[in-house]
Amino acid sequence: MAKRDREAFRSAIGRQNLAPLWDVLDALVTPEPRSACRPALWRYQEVRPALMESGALISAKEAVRRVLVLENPGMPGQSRITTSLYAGLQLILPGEVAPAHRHTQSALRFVIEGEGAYTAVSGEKTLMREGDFVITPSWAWHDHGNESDRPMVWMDGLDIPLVQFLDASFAENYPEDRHPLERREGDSLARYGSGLLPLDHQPAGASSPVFNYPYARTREALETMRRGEEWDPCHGLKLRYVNPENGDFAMPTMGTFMQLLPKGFAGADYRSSDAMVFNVVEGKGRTRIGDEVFDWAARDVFVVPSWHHHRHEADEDAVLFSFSDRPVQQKLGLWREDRGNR
Ligand code: GTQ
Repeated sequence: MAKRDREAFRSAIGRQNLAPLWDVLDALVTPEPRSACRPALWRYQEVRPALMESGALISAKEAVRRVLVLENPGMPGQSRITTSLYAGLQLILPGEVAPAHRHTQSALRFVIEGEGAYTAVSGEKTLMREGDFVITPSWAWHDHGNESDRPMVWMDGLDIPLVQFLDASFAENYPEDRHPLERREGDSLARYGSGLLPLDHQPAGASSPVFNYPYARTREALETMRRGEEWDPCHGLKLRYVNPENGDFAMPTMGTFMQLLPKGFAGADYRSSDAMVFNVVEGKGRTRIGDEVFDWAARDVFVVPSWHHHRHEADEDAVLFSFSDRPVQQKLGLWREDRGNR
């Protein structure tokens, strides 16, 4: 009786665009994150052939960005690697140009293979090498080109799903393939990324004014610091990329990190509310996520969903780059971590 009344009530109010909360409350307000995102690993050796095949199928110019999207297996067709973030592998062949455009989505590039292709951001070119972390801030003009004689591959990380959720996507193409160059190569790194700032510098945007964080410097910092033997039980030696203007994350929507796991490292259990995308820069090892084991090697990408227990193990010295939506969660007071054991 009551059930029939409730069903009739539900369909009656549905005509007024109303719905009873009591049907959905448990699914909306969950005691813990309940994510469609699943743990996953992409082995570079296994995906590289498809990436190279895409190079023969379409040019960078025609594709605008020739990218194979890393689709989380729990969210097929949605162009997301985690619930809030997008990632893809971008290929640019010798002589190609990916034409200039800009969009409100922020992008990061993490270089996987090759040397000597460039990204130009707001009129400054930066040549890229393996392990470099490069930023394209929201609404900055950018084009990519490869003047080397080898293919170049990098991982793109963008806040596409987040911007989509907020209905805040704007984009436009530049009338020419390349945006004109306005500054010399290396200018931003010298000006803002050397422990110095110009005397009268005023912070202008939400992203770091440094837009290439070269791997050589990052690696050297890790190598020098490791001598202190101060290992975090969960993370080994983990550093955060920062905006030198204010010590905040380098980008407003995506936090980026680099960590060293020494040979033989067997990490303690960890989880946090930000799903993490990892890119293996050096070494071999594995990450146990819940009951699954993901064996990884250099250039592989893997993802740990929100609030999933995981621990890292390294068979040789390993270096891992990672990114997540942590800056957003922290600014909103939502971020949590748990270093406890299961
Ligand atoms: O390089 O601008 O992987 O706009 C996806 C969207 C790369 C880029 C992607 C983009 C870009």
